[in-house]
Amino acid sequence: MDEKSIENRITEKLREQLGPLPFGVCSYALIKDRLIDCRAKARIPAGALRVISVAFPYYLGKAYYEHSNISMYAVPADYHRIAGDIIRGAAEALREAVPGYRFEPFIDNSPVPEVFAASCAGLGVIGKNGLLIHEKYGSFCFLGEIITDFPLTPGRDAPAPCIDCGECARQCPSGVLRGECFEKDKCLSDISQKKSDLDEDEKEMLVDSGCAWGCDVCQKVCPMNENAAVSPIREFYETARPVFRAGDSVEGRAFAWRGDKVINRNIDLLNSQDRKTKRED
Ligand code: B12
Repeated sequence: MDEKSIENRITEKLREQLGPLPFGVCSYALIKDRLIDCRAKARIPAGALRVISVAFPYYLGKAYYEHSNISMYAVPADYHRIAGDIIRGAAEALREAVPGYRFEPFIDNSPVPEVFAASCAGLGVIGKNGLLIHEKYGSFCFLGEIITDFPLTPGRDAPAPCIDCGECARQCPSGVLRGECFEKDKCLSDISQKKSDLDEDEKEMLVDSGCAWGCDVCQKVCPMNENAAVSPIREFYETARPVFRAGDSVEGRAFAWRGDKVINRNIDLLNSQDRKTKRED
């Protein structure tokens, strides 16, 4: 098979495996100096040439979040498993369809700076909030990728900026998006995952947010998310559990990797504030 036929075969297989999920291709050379140090780095194929970046939309529709006490991304069962199964399945199908080339899947625990790669692959623009915003699904997308040593035709090669309205920065609960540079440990999403004790400001921020895990403020206020389309991934709906109660099992949830102590501490904080408010009424 010549290279053109192989490329067609790969595209066909990806369509078949990914269905309506958006994907794009970027050159590995663009990301290789930005790789994140992690164990999965060892899986990057020798001679890597391209990154096939895939978006997994997770917005389920307004009704799912009305009484939720966790971040929108944590409402379905763990995306590392659901989106992971899809991307691993696609990589496996490519290996069978095009023997002789490498296709290595990654998601989240990935050496690839996924937002940057997805934007280089033409999947969307990088928001001031640091997230990839897809034209149809907004920023409510998980990202994953397949690294290959086959020279697929890359998409756009430079990331495009968002509309820069500044709303995410203005409304950011911790103010981290208003800073000169992004100090990860000041992001409320990061604070909600902290194992060590929270200080009084952090507790107050968490309670005010009403969210026991993660933070969605910079996404909810983004005008580019206003008409985000709902996810085509059925399993996200089938496994959706918008409320986490103290003592619920964390198994299979997006926050399971952190164990149950941190989420239960956060739930206790939210509940104690609820009780306090009721007493004051
Ligand atoms: C560590 C991490 C975090 C940390 C730090 C985030 C950060 N912005 O650095 C914390 C815990 C805070 C976090 C929070 C969230 N995360 Co996170 N996170 C990651 C992870 C694992 C690594 C990111 C990283 O360290 N990149 C390395 C740096 C050096 O890469 P970089 O390209 O040079 O820099 C990027 C970012 O660091 C950021 N950035 C760099 N400089 C600056 C400056 C400013 C002002 C800002 C705002 C951002 C920013 O934007 C760059 C765009 O590529 C990625 C998965 C991955 N492998 O990429 C997911 C990932 C970025 N996270 C994701 C998600 C969903 C979230 C949350 C929305 C979850 C939530 N609801 O709480 C929040 C959003 C908070 C935010 N506004 O960033 C998704 C983003 C999907 C998308 N559409 O963009 C990813 C891709 C996971 C996935 N597989 O889907 N995350």
